[in-house]
Amino acid sequence: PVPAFLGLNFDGNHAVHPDPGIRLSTAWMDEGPGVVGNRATEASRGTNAAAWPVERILDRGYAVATVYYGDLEPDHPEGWRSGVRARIGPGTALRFGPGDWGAIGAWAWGLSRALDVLAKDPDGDGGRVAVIGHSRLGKTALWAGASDERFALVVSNDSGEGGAALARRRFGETTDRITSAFPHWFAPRLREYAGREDALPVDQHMLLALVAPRPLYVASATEDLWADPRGEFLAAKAAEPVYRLLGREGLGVAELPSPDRPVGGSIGYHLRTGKHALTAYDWEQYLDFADRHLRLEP
Ligand code: GTR
Repeated sequence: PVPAFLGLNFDGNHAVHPDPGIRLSTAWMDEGPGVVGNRATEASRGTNAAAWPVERILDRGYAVATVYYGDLEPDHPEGWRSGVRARIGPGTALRFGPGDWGAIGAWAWGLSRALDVLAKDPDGDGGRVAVIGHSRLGKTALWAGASDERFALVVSNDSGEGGAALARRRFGETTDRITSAFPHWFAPRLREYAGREDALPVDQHMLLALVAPRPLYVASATEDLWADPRGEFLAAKAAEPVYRLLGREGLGVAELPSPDRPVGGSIGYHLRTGKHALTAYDWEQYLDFADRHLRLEP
C-alpha cells in the first residue's frame, strides 16, 4: 500500500491529465481554456496538467487522488443550491445564518468523503494520505486538515487570505475584499470583521496550529503579494508553540527564508520565485517533505 496526495482540482478531473480515459466533467465550471458556456469540451483535457505532475508523483512512489471541487458545490454565490450544502444543511432554507458553513466548508467536507473512499482502497494506505490544495483550494485543504485528523499531512500552496495568511496584517487581500468578492466561501459572520480584523477572536496561525502535531507545509511565491507571503510565514511561525507543546520542532527558523530555500521541521515552508501557481518545484518540496514525514516516522 502506498501513501497518497489528495486534493481538489479547479477545472475537472479531465483537466488534470490529458488521458482520454478520464471522464469529461459535465458539471458547471468557470469559463476558461476549452470551457464553453460553463461546460467543459474535449479541448479542456489536460489544461491544468502543469499543476498536477502525475507521472512524477507516481515515480516518487505516491498515489494521486483528485476531485473536481464544483462537483461538491459550484463556485459562485448561488452554487450552494445545487451543492452539498443544500442537501446536508441548512436544508432547503433560503438563507444561511451567521455561523453556518460556507463553500470552503462544503469542499473540505468533500475531501473527507474522498478520504473515506481512499481508506477502503486495498492499494492505498488510508493512514498516510496528505491533503493538498492551491489558493482557494489551499484554504480548503487547511480546513479539511484541521477538521479531519485522519489526514496525515497537510499542504497549503499559496492559500493567502482565509488560508495561511494572517488576517490582522491586512496586507494584500483583506477580510473586506475577500468577503465582498466571495461572500459564499465563509460563514457569513466573517463579513462582520471587514475592516475590524483586530476584533477577530482568532487568526490563521490558530488554524495552522489545529493541524499539530501532524506535519504541515505552507508555501508562498515571491510575486504572489495578494496572498501575503510574509503573513503566511508569520502564521506558520506563530503555530510553532503548539507543535513544541506536542513535542515537535515546528518551523525551526526565525526569519523568512530567501526565495527557493525550503526550511522547516514538522512545519515546512518555502517562498518560491514566481507567480501564484502550483508548480513542479512546489511538488518536489512536498514530495521531499512527505518522504521525511510519511515514510520514516513511526
Ligand atoms: C482570488 C482570491 C484569492 C484566491 C484566488 C484563487 O481571486 O482573491 O483569495 O483564492 O482567487 O483561488 O485562485
